[in-house]
Amino acid sequence: MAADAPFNFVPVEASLGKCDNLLLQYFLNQFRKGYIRAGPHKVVLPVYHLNFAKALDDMEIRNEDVFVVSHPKTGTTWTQEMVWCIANDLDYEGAKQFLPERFPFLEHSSLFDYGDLLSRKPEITFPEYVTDSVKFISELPSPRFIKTHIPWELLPRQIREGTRSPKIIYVARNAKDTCVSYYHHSRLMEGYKGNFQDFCKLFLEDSLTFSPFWSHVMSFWNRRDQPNILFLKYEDMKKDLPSVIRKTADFLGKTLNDEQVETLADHLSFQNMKNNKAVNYEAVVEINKAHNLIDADGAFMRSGKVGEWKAVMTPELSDLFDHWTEKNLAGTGLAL
Ligand code: PPS
Repeated sequence: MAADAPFNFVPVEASLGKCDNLLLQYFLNQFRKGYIRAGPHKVVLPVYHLNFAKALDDMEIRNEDVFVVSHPKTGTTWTQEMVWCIANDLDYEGAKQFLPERFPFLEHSSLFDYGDLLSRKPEITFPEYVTDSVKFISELPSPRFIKTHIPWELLPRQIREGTRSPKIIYVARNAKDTCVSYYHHSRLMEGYKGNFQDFCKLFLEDSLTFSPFWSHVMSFWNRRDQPNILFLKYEDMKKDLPSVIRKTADFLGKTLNDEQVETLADHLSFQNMKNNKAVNYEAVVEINKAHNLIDADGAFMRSGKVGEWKAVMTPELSDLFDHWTEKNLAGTGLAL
């Protein structure tokens, strides 16, 4: 365990939360060799995070950087594409480049954990934004566009301490749809082997990667008035995407006319994003399937709806989520 990292990293086994046994039972595989908890809220992270935690904490941040920050499955990719297109003056030609190359994922260096996979499958090659994402991002020219699922308390030190003020766009989504989407994603992309009921327990008991959910959301909601932070909601994007586009353009210091807003909203529609290879992660799913890395079917761009939880949650489970949500949102002014 890295001694010099500042976050009190502890192995999940040593900090057993109520459901950590389920995490270790159903969610250890070639992508996930173990878990740690970090920071004041005991954020769950894959153990490979330790390999780059110090580099990430020490990272040189630039005021021109633009971050999209989110809990997994809350509309990150959608927001990234919106932000990138606005910031790059609607360069739809440039947007044909694979999203992770132009908007890399900060803590994606999961191949540190792949060891035997790399020797078993030498035919798979991985770009640096996957093998060493922190280094890849450190060497990018400005303005950099950076995706992360890390909550405020674990962001690079210069952001936490306020010595740099990059633009941060945070996107949140209601807990039930987030959980359903996270379940499908975990089966399709991360090798989760349990059922939906157990996944919900893991979600509600703050035992999934990047949990706890509520302290994640609150760490940005409570900072929403900082001039460098914009707080968005998935549900607002579904309801009125043009308004969210305008608000985001304002935040990024860009002006768009009505026609440009309309064209961008069309580019960002679920159907267009589902068909867009630059953002739909179809290639990653194909690699997983071709190499039998994952035993699940589906698509990253799955259904893109609000309220899909109704089809899969029992009334009892839905009540549990509602009470949990009410308890955590009481007095915060946030409706989600
Ligand atoms: S990740 O892996 O954490 O980055 O995933 P993330 O991008 O946050 O979330 C994926 C969900 O967002 C949905 N999505 C969209 N919904 C509506 N419109 C558009 N354009 C859109 N693009 C992505 C995607 O379908 C996932 O949600 P679910 O509910 O699983 O369909």
